[in-house]
Amino acid sequence: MGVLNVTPDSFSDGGRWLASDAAVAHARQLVGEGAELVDVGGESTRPGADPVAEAEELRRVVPVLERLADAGLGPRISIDTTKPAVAAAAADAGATLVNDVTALRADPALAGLVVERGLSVCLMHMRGDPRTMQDDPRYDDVVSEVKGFLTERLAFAVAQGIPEEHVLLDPGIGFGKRDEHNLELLRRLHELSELGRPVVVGASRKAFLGRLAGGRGPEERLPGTIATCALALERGASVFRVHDVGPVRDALAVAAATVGPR
Ligand code: HH2
Repeated sequence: MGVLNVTPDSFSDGGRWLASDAAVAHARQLVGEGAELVDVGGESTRPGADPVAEAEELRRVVPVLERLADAGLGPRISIDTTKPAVAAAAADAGATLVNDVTALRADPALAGLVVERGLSVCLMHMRGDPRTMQDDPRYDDVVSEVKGFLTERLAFAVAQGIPEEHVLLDPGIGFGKRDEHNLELLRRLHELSELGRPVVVGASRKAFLGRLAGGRGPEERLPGTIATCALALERGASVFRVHDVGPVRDALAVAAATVGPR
């Protein structure tokens, strides 16, 4: 899954793909490098980010969604949103997946839209909301708590009528977690595979990778991103949300061959 942020303020690429020409060219590049999905987002969820109004989010993403549909990339679209109206616009463009960082908590109506349009949904764990999530997050056992949360949200989705086969699960690396929590989740990722659904990992370019490597900026975190993806694959993850698709794709091909058939 390649990341296409159509935002002025995303932490690593804010403002770069705001013009729809640039966004579509970047989506083509991601697909050319091997992305099966392009995750289009019009609202930054970086720590401290303010919420974006529906009209503004639609203004950012709809022209890009329309252009992606015209370019034949509709079925590759994943929409990173919490809002039914934005997800509906993406479904109109052919999107197949809704990536909701609130796991259907921000607007329960999103579940109905997912059912109605036959979409898949990624349910992600987040402690608090982006504005406050990094204010002193604490867990007794982060993996058990995240697993319990994802179990409950999967049950909610199924109760709303979303087929279980349409649900993906994501521990939400960096969302209300200290470095030690991110590392523990990555270390014990296989425990989340026990839930029986594909596990999505989004560690790409995140700040903890920079800290672990001696203080690297967002554009210098590809080696760390590759390390986390390769290890996550070995621990059962099957979807990797990344900014740098080509290099990660190559690394995952080698990692998958090394792990061997399951
Ligand atoms: N991370 C970000 C955004 N959406 N979705 C899922 N499922 N998992 C993630 O880990 C995840 C996500 C944050 O990264 P990015 O989109 O690059 O930044 P921003 O939120 O600042 O736009």
